[in-house]
Amino acid sequence: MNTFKTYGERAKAHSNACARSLLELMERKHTNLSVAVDVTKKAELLSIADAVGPYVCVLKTHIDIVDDFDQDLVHQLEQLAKKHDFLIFEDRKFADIGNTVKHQYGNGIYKIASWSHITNAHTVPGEGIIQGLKDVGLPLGRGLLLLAEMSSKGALTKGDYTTESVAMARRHQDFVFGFIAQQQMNQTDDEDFLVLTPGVGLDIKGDGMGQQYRTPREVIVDSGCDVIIVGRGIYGNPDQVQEQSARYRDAGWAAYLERCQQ
Ligand code: 6AU
Repeated sequence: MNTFKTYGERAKAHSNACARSLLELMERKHTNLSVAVDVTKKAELLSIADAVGPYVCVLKTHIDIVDDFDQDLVHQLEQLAKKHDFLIFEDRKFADIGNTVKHQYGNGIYKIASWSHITNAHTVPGEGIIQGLKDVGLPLGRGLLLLAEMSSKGALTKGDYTTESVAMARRHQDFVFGFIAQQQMNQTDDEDFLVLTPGVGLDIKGDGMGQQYRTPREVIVDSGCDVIIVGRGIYGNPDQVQEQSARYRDAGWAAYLERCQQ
């Protein structure tokens, strides 16, 4: 479903504010690339964010791996998001009961809800996790992705777990606008969940720790996903961050154009 619609057409019809912002951004910037910047130093994170900024629709962070985290890091990330026109996605993978995730999202050192446009959650605790995050995020205009399928070998996110995760999303479409998954999840023409897909690489198939990679074409054309998430394929070689960003951005966009023509 929605296979033949452009990002721009989908933006116009979408009821979720966060999905609309993302689809509009992808259309105007001609990119469906998200870069996962999984580095542990503030200066490196900011330098990569600045270098990949022109190529991405979403910059994905794991803020809790940064050794020298401070509030200035968040401030600078927000400045870069404005400078380069991208959304920030803190990949927090919340996984607790509603009351706990509410605090993890809004409070503590990181105060994720105050700066991250998008975050994600496992559905293993049941629907209360969505309600807890929604109480904090919806008034701020934030959006949530549910982890319906993981990219790693042996992941338990399959079958009924995935089906139930999609059903939960359907009941919270004001806040949940899509999934981290490996394939498209929509079942009718009216449904338009976005799928952001990690496990994307052009040169290797795995990392020796369970990660599994597919190409942008396999992800976008064959599986109908919307955004490719690339980490080490881009920041893995510090001298080639911009070249690799352009390479993945072009591969992702070419795959999208091919899908639109099908
Ligand atoms: O390209 P990589 O393998 O260097 O990085 C992939 C990134 C990492 C993971 O934490 C994340 O994507 N990820 C996720 C997300 C985005 O939620 C889910 C998943 O199933 N697999 C996965 O790798 O930052």
